[in-house]
Amino acid sequence: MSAREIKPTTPITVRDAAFDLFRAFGMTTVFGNPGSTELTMFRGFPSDFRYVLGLQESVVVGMADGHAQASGNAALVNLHSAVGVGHALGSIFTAFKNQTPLVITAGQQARSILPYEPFLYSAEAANLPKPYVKWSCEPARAEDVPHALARAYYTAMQSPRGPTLVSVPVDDWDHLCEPLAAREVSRLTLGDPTLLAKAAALLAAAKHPVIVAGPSIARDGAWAETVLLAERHEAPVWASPRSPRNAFPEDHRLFAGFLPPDRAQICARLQGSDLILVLGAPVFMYHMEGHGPHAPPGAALVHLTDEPGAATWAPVGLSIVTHLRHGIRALLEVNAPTRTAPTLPARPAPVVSDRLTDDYVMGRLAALRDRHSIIVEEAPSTRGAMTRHLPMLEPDTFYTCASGGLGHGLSAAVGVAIARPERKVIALLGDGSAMYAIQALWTAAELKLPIAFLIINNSGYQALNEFGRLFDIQALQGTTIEHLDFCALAKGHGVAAERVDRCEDLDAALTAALAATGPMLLDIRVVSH
Ligand SMILES: Cc1ncc(C[n+]2csc(CCOP(=O)(O)OP(=O)(O)O)c2C)c(N)n1
Repeated sequence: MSAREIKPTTPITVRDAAFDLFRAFGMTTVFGNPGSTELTMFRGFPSDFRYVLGLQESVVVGMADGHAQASGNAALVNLHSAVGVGHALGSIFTAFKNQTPLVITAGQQARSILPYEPFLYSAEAANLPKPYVKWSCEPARAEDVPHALARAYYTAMQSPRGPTLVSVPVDDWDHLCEPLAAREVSRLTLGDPTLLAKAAALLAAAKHPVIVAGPSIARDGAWAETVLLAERHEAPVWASPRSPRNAFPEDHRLFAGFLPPDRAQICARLQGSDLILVLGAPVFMYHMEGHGPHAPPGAALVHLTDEPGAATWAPVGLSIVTHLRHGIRALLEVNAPTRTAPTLPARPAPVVSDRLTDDYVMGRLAALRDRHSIIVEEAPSTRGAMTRHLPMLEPDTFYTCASGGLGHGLSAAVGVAIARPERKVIALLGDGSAMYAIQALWTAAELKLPIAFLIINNSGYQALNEFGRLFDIQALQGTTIEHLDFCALAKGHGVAAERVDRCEDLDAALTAALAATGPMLLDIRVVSH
């Protein structure tokens, strides 16, 4: 066909082209908090889309993060110009560390007045969220916006996944452009077969292999393969330090426990092994300064990761960049020698207490909750009690933030509940943590989401008190939070609430919150150990 014979396509608006793409990508839920520079995006909002309103941008991105992680697809987010992106930056940082795919659109002033630095102008809109987006841009022309949005989606979904941002001037949405068809773009990296064969041979030759299971096992759907591999090799399995996802059944006979984010303690736990196989986690995630070896002397280390960066900065071992399920399947190609079952640390005894400690609360929650219910956790000093007494038993039933930035848990629980309406979601929150994202209660109430918000209330920033002792500081400033009334806060946002002060009232309150068809908050007044 000659150029003359090619029929021009009928132009459509940038908005219609964009929404056609969003629909093709399965992104029909928009998480947002609108402003004047975004209103035109939603003119004639299509009836097959829904808009989930969050009352502050940090909460909007947190909800989108939970939704994207639980649904397995990128979430669409709309933020208001520089200030909305600014409010959201902490949550964008967390989404980046969580490897959560997000396509963020941010409003910008009209192109014709940009030279005059107008009200709400975002001076360097594409730079503002860097380096915590995988890609960002403000397209040169209005008609380039659909292409930028498509690129943002493909990039967000490529492994390792993460957030992307497109800044769109307010007048672009009504502009005419060519329609743009969605494309298939590959997302995964499959590991080098030669290196995977080498890793499999090292594993088969090891006498005492041990597995460190990390979050990318969950992200890449490799739970069953990891169980098979551990059983095949009689390898104890440790959860990787500060893992934001659950990657292995925590009641399995080979589950050894949780590695702390501390160099010396990691070496101590892994001592005696001659091969450490790290699956889908960095080598290693540290929180405190440490010295000495990164792995016990004499042990080889093999590392399967979906993060090219993490492969390059790992201080020791053979690192292979690969989709985890593919990589583990390659390791399963090789048979194992006969090995005897390892001796593992004893499990903590069930808690019997007449004091409302976090250990006691975790034990009762484990006894009363459905094993398929989903825990979204942000209760820093309770994490230890949780690992001791609240095992995660099913895949994709645990989420916490990978970044260490508070403000994720409450809003992520809302996003998870929207994505998984058939499941009970339990948000396990410190009193301090809850206050970083309290507005998300309103969205949970409006959408009648079945979330049990459990505030583990110790009237302060207990984790910091514990850290203070590590730094040898006895009297800390700014770690006490008293006079907060969570029941009043919950009710003010439309959420039913109850306060629990005594052990004997806990079971009934938990049973009610777990059975509720809508959101319910329990303000559980725990005593410190
Ligand atoms: C955005 C942000 N600000 C501050 C901190 C520092 N920080 C770490 S743990 C913590 C205390 C959290 O308190 P709470 O949720 O009540 O849990 P607790 O430590 O009492 O278990 C704080 C403030 C952080 N991690 N993130």
